Amino acid sequence: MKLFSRPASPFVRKVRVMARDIGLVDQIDEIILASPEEMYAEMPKYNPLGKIPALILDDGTVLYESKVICEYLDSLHDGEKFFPSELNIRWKTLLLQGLADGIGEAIITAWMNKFNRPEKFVYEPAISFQLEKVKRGLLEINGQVGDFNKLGKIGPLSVACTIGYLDFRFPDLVWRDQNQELAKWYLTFCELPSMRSTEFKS
Ligand SMILES: N[C@@H](CCC(=O)N[C@@H](CS)C(=O)NCC(=O)O)C(=O)O
Repeated sequence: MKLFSRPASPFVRKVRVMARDIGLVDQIDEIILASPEEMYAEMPKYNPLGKIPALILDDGTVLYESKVICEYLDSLHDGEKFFPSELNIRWKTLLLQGLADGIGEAIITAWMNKFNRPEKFVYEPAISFQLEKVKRGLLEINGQVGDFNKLGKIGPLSVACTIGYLDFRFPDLVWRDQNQELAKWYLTFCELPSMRSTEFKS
């Protein structure tokens, strides 16, 4: 299998962490796109949305959207599932994944609006609008930390990847004071070898 990636992407990181945790990392060749320009040129050939991650299976099938790729990988191993089949738990962990990924997308949009355009086009209210989503989302997740160990692993993993990305893109955003349970959990989760080996620092 081939995985199109860039090192800072929280969505790619979900896939990379999971591949390590389920022992499949040796079956995946990572194609690391060197720049945003390369990503914009290359990815529409595989994903109409032009986004990473995309996973190319050995028979040429293309999978994109991190949630789809992760669920596919989950079907390839016999260990504890990241996507449990028991419905009560499944909806909760899928919802948590959706919220965490949504926060990740809001961070990307805020960052693009703030740092990736000429200054005269920077419109602060649009950035605040996105960062409010991030803050509300983190508060909601902070209230769920006590249940994380009863969930399938994909939800908490998505949360950790999103927080790693938030700290990378907006290091000055103070979120830990208001979300102490989440901050404590995140610190411990980051000690996992798969998290450590996929950490990105510019
Ligand atoms: N919902 C998608 C989000 C993927 C995404 O936003 N990837 C970003 C990089 S972190 C990207 O490829 N951006 C390029 C673009 O939007 O053109 C997923 O879960 O895979």
